[in-house]
Amino acid sequence: MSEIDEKEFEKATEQYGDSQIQVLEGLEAVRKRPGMYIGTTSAKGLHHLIYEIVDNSIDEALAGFCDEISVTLCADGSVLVEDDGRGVPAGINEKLQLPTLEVIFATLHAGGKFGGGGYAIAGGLHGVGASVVNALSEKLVATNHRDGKTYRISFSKGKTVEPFSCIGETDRHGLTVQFWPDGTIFETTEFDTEIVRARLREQAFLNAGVKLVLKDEREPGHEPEIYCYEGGIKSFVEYLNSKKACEIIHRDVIYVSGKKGTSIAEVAMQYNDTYNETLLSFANNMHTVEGGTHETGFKSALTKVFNDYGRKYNILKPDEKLQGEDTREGLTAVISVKLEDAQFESQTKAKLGNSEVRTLVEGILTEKLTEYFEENPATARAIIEKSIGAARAREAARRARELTRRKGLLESSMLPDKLADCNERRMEYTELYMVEGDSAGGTAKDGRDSQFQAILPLRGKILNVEKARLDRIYSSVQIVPIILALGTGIGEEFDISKLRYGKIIIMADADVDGAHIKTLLLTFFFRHMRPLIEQGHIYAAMPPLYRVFKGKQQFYAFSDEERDKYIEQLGGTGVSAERYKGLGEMDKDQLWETTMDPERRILKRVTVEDAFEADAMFTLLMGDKVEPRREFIEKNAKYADIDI
Ligand code: 28F
Repeated sequence: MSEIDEKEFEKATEQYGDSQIQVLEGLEAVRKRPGMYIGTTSAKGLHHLIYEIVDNSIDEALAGFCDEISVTLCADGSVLVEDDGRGVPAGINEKLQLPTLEVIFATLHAGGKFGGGGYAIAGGLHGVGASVVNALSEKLVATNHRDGKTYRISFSKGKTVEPFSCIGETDRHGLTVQFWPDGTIFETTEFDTEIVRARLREQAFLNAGVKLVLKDEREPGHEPEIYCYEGGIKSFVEYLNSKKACEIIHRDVIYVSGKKGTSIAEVAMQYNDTYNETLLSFANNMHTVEGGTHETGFKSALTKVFNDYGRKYNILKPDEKLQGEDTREGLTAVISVKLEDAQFESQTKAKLGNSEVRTLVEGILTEKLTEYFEENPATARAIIEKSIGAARAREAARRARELTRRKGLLESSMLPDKLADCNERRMEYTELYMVEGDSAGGTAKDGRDSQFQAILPLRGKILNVEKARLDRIYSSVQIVPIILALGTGIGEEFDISKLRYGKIIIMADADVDGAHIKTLLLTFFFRHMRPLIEQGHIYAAMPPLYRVFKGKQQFYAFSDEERDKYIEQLGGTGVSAERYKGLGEMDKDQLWETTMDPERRILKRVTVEDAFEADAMFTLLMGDKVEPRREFIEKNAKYADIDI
């Protein structure tokens, strides 16, 4: 314990009993290691605070007592979340001898939500969310309306500063929470309307009938936005397909649901005429980016039902068999399961592990989709024919691949002409820079350390894999060199043990075209080499935006704020700042110093979530005001986590 902590601890010992000491220690732990509780203190972590509070209101809605939840981004930087639920019981908690409201916000009550007695279903932080938000807020005020009275309690950095008391009478019911995030904890305290909007919309889709309202008081003239979908995940699928440049194969979204014990599962799906799959899965309203048992159950049921039905009605030839991926070509589907003790796996805890969920989803989908097909034979035929098309294209791609292999084009020993390889052979030590444009590629080649850095220049537009099947990918002059340079192959043939470089670094201009190229590359990796992302091999280089100099002194700035800081540092007169419009404006030494030297560069590791978002077809995050596509891409291509 540090000296200061010790003093505080003694003070606490004098003032409070044992249980309250635990209270203070608990929230102090959150402030010391915020990352353990919310993952990160970046903008992402900041937005998590809102989700945690809103999740509690949603639980109250799922319990059947709350219809409307509103989130206001206030002009003073705070967030106000209101619900019209029952409000929190106004009594004293026996064990802790504290008002219930104080227990909720000031203790890290472990285990099931509020000791298990509260709700059956809780996602995320299992009910400790409110206290985590409180610990990480400079100030938090909870106003509780219940049984005709209004109660209030206020905190600062988790400590009670205004005790719980009744402050008046009311005919309202529900809980209101306003919090001011702690600027000493978060890298930024500015909320992004777009991110909040996407979350509220998503939660509105996942919780049919719940009304979520977004108000942004920071924006003059902003009208409240209302998100409420009686159709739930069915509307979600409609929405996703409506945002794509595509035609749908059948008019109605297929929807099935079922339950076993306290677990419930729902699936909504609709096919479109693209070649890709958009499968979103959720467990307790949490997006399971890495899938899990619910997805596995879904996929096996789909494959089985399609083959059985196709065979029964002779849509499939006797020797034809659909593989899982065939049945998902052009599929947009949302799977949502809610269960009492969700087990999450993997490093990011974004993969559902409960084995009983696989059986549940597989069971209901097999039964109900078969039933649906029997009742809607035209739809069944259209979808299965689409899958047969996919199977034939897969065969054609295999033949094309074999042909190219026979011609020697995809031999693993073959490297693309454009590749400037490095000397080092041990994968863990090597890096491949994929550089936008031949000229920047040339500069990078001159500036690199050829011992461990290889350069692959990319020229021309990368194929949009959203619009292409494997056979076209194998004949793409931009993509094939990438596949060859990496050595792993793609799709079914993908073999990570053949990877030739430990770090694959996308280096593109910090402008719209660069962002576009990044997005297309991420989409490609996401679709065809996903383990590279999952295992952390893909990075984005971060070239500087400015060079600030005065005489012989110079600094590179990676943001406007940093530029201003250097200008100030160099003092008044004679300071110049030049903006880099592209990589091409740097000479080889500058490129090495700023973007390639492991000692000085900034790399951002791409996460599955980043790639998912790049791939999300510019939908999930997009507002109803359909902004120009380019602008959106530019903004979101920057969305990457974890600095190295
Ligand atoms: C803006 C954030 O957190 N809303 C909440 C409730 C309602 C109940 C509750 C919450 C009861 C015994 C703890 C009411 N009546 N909005 C919110 N609404 N918590 S949080 O109960 C908490 C437990 O110990 C509630 C009957 N049961 C539950």
